[in-house]
Formats: sequence, structure tokens, C-alpha cells
Amino acid sequence: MNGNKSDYVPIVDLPADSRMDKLSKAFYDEFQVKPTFIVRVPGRVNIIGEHIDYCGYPVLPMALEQDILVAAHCIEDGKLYVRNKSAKYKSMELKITSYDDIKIEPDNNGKPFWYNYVLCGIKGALEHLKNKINVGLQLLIDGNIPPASGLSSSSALVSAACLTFLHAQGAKLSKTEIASLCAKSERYIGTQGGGMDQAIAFLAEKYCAQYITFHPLKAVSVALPEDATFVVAHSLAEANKAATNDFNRRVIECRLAAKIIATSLNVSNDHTIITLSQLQNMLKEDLKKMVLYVFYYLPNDLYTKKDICQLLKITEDELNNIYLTPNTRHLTEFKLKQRALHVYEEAMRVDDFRKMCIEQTNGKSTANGQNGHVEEDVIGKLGELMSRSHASLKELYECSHENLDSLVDISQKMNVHARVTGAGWGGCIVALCHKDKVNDYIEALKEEYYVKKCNKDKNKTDAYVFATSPNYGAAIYKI
Ligand code: ADP
Ligand code: NG1
Repeated sequence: MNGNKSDYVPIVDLPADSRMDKLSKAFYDEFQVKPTFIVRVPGRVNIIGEHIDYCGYPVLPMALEQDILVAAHCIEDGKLYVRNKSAKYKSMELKITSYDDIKIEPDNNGKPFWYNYVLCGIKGALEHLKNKINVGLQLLIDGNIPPASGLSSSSALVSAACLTFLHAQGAKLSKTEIASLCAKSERYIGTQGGGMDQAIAFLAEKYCAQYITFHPLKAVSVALPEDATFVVAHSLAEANKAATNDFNRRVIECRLAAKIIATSLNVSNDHTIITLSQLQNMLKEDLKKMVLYVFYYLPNDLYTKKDICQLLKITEDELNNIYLTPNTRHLTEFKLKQRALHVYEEAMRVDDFRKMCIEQTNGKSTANGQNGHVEEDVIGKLGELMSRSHASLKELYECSHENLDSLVDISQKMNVHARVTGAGWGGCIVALCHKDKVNDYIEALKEEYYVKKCNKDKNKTDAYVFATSPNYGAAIYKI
């Protein structure tokens, strides 16, 4: 399944760690009983390959040290008790009956309640278990992934809830099975994500990024250049992707682009939804040729619903019901060329990035340590791919934010390549920096961005910007 990597989430002894101790103590204070196990699921930073997982293309993320912890204890009353260590997240409890009974609805402003992400994981697990459960659960959650910031706090929460519930019921799924189940579960929140976040949450390995391919889901370790350091910096703008239709709009624009090209070329004339990568497989063409197809078959900057119906030979009702989501049905104009171009070109950049990393590793094993300049050169070339990714996300995909662009501009002035990471519209940048330069770079971001531009106290800026390296995937800790 994953070469020689272990197929199952490791179940290990609880490490000596003050955060775990505090969580166990808080659990006891809340429920007057000790937790029986703690689940840990990390956040992630995507190095390259943005907004292409839901089009079926490979991505290259790594897990962070920041995570969601869920302390759990099984109880006999068949209820679910959900608590959060942070007082800003209110408590919730419900009687567990069937997955159909778990309703996941937002608040009056259309923003999901935080526990909806927990319920997504529980609903998905119940569906998998066909509602056959043995026990109820008391849960206390503690997270330190910056929320709504493109570092996958939501997927860590969904995945941690799902894994906790399955483990409590005695179910054993492989890492790839549970990652796929969690990707499906998170869609109950209303967004049509592609599965990158849940995949890296379970398949991550320490010291290596993962090249994740879909259909079937697989992760292959990619060694990053030894002298490369990745820095994550928060733009101080948050964006909850389930609270707006920005994310789903891009998903359906990609679907429509694929279907229009397929219909024009007579390779998919029924009403099935196809992704841009399925289209490429049908046409058996390379990515460069797909870019030419986009220019040829999608020449316009904007497409109205009427244009799309004509091209697909369907009625507006069919367009609404088959291709659009509840939160995109009211849209009237769509950008198809721009989105499809981004996807095909970003897929090429991921491929180039991975190949450069592999060549660099292979080259090193034959270079007898004389590789200092070679690495610097590779870091520059990898960085250029990241800068081009940002430009495309900004111009073609329109998912950047002025704060993110400021961070990227400051980085560029320091000759550091950086890009928006995750869904965007706020959140974080990821920058690639030579390790010798990282302290100066972080210092410059603190001065130029957080202090000068955002009026932050320099002493408090450590929370916004940090260097990171590939970390472990999900684990279950026995107590
Ligand atoms: P992200 O890019 O971080 O995945 P999303 O907008 O998809 O952003 O999800 C963020 C939401 O996840 C938050 O608004 C909150 O509801 C929930 N969330 C994240 N971390 C926590 C946490 N530690 N405790 C409770 N809820 C959390
Ligand atoms: P974040 O950044 O965690 O909101 C979202 C999607 C990913 C992927 C990226 C963009 C979910 C759960 N996550 O991630 O699948 O599409 O955006 O590359 O939908």
C-alpha cells in the first residue's frame, strides 16, 4: 500500500510531555475520570501544489509540529460529550443514534460552529461502522494549529475526531482508508475539498515531505535539500473556507472547465462530473498540451450560465443540480480559462519540484560532499517554482490577500521565494530559505511586516512566524 511504511496509525505509549499532562489533568477536572487514550493529528504546510488536489493532481505537503489532541474516555450511556480546553469554544453533547441524525448546520451567519468539524468526523465514522457502536465518548480537545489559516486545522480536527471514534469502537482501518474516510467526512461541512489535508495527516513521515497522489491514494517520501529551511508566516488575516463560497466556486469552475473541453472534444458527452486530471487521462495528452486545449476551447475571460448551458447542451436546472453546489447555485458568471490554466501549470510545477528534489538527492550520493553550491542553486530553482505558484494563485486563481502579497513582497526583497499556502484568501505564506539565512529572514519579516506594517509588539511575534521541518503523522497514545 505505502511501500515499507507501516499501514496502520501507530498506537504507542504516552510521551512525557507537559501539554499531554495538562490535557489529562483538565480532562479529569471536566469529567472526574482519567482519559483512556489521546489521539494526535498534525496540521500541515503545503510546499507546492495548491488547489489541485480536488482536480486529481498530486501535491507536496509536510506535517507540522502543531496539532490537535483529543483526550478520550469511553462511557456506557451512548452519548457524545465534546469539550474544548480553550474557553472560546463552547461545549456540546448529543445522544449517538445514527449518522442520519447528525445534522451539520452553520450558525445564523453561515459560519460553522467549531464542533461541526468534530461532528463531521463522528458522522463519517458512524457511516463507516453502519451505526454499529459499542460505547459513547467523553472528549476534550486541545489544538495549537492557527485556525482558518491554511495550515489545515479543520482537517486535523475532523480527522482526530474520526480516528478517536473509530479507535474507541475497536475499528481498525489502514492509514489510507481512514484518510479517505476523513476527506469524505469533512465534505459534510459544505466544502468540496480534495483530500490532501487528511492524507498528509495520516501518511506524514518525519524528515520528508510527501508526494501525494490520488485515485488510488498513495504517499511517497521526498527528501528536501539539507540546507533548505521552510518558514511559515501568518498574514494576520483569517479566512474560514466553509463560511463563504470562494472555495466551492473554484471547485465548480474547474469541473465546468473540464466538462466543456471534454464535450468540445467529444470524449465525455453524458452528465457525469469529471476532473481536469480525468480529462487529461481521457485525452492521453501531457500537461503542456492541456494548457493549449484550455486556450483553444475556453477563450473567454468570463462565462455566463447561458454560455455554459449552450456549450454543455444542458438546461439551467441541469447545470444547477448536476454541477453546482448549494452555495454556488446563485452565481451568474464563472472564470474557467484562468482556473484551468492555474491547475495544469501548477501540476507541472509540482512535478518539476519533486524531480529537482530527487535529482538533488541522487546527485549528492555521487558528489562526495562537494555539493554546497549545487544545493544553493537547487534551493533557488525550487524557490522560483514557489514564486511562480504564488503569482498564479494571485492572478489566475484569485485566492491571495493583500497581507499575503505584502509578506511575499518583503520576502522577495530579501531574495527569498514565498507563496500562499493552503486555501488562501488570508492565512499563511510558506517561504523557502537557505538555512544560513533563516534568522535574518525571520528577523526582517518581524520588523518589516509585523512591527512596521501591523503595529505588533516585536516580543510577541514568535507566534506568527516560525521555521519548520517535516513532522510525524497521526498517532494514538495509550494511557
Ligand atoms: P484551516 O485552513 O485552518 O483548515 P478552516 O477555515 O477550514 O481553516 O477551519 C477553521 C475552523 O476549524 C475554525 O474556525 C474552527 O471552527 C475549527 N478549529 C480549528 N482549530 C480548532 C481548535 N483548536 N478548537 C476548536 N475548533 C477549531
Ligand atoms: P486548507 O488550507 O486547510 O483550507 C483547503 C482544502 C485542501 C486543498 C487546499 C488548497 C479542505 C479540507 N482542504 O485546505 O483540500 O484544496 O485548500 O490547495 O477542503
